[in-house]
Amino acid sequence: SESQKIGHFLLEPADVDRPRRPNISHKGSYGSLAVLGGFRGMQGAAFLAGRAALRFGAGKVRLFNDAPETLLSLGSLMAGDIFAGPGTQSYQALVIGPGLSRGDRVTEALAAWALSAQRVVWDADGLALLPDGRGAMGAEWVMTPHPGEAAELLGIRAAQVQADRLAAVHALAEAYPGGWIVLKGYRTLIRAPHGDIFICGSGNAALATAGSGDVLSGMIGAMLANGVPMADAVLSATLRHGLAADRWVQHYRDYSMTAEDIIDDLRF
Ligand code: NPW
Ligand code: AMP
Ligand code: MG
Repeated sequence: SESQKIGHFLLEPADVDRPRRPNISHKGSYGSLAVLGGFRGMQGAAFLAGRAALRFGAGKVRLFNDAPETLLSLGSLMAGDIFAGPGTQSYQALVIGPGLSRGDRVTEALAAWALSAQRVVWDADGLALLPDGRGAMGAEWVMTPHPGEAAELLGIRAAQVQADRLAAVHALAEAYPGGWIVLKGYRTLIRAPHGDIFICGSGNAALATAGSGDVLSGMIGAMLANGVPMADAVLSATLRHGLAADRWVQHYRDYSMTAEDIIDDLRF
């Protein structure tokens, strides 16, 4: 039967390292990432995604929000106005959602982003703005809901998602076919577009802290900007994100980790 052809795989914290960069390369070689989010009061969410993306190897990152002048002290990150569209620069990948807020104004702004030609990570508030038309979610895309967001997309309660996480990822794939589904939480479940299921073997409750999901979406976005295949980007970024927490609890108490500490762990 069809289900017998679908594989179930455990992702184990083995080798998540990346090849060394060739000497003859520059920041343009590693891709530009646009992060759409960080609206007033939630600038931190986009900042975390952007910093994580740079630490995970994106060449350039620009944050697009409702008021770029509020994005202070960005350092290596660039800022832009989401309502002015992408401008002349092209982006190899988009992260849509961390601190984005919801509403018609934001949905309209997305229209200028030519989503059907992009590699897109849909996360956080972006999940509330998903296009209903098929094919408009991106040339290639991944969504990264936590159980609360998955429940909202499915019109059920988070407890029901948690009671049968495998059923939930398949239901999400049915509602939004053609992309990668990452259902976050302890032992994150990942569904490939054709139905293979991966269970993330890394990660612990140290990740239960504000902004940790924003870091994950930036990490996946970085690998997409680098041009690596979807499977590698989704699977190794998720595994590496959990590994940061597993490394943390070898030295420190679980409750003391912050999202910034995940980003710091990527410096190794
Ligand atoms: P409850 O009631 O807590 O048990 P929201 P958000 C549920 C930005 N951020 N298992 C949860 O349930 C994000 O990027 C900004 C079960 C509640 O109902 C977003 O744009 C930061 N249930 C925005 O804030 C740092 C779970 O889902 C609901 C669950 C809102 O994102 C923080 C909460 O979800 C944040 O990232 C689980 N594992 N996880 C900043 N620095 O600016 C969640 N739920 O309402 O989507 O809230 O995830 O905080
Ligand atoms: P978000 O709710 O969007 O900030 O995402 C939370 C991140 O932390 C996701 O990557 C979750 O998989 C991870 N996470 C949260 N709680 C746990 C937990 N108890 N065990 C493992 N991972 C967790
Ligand atoms: Mg989140």
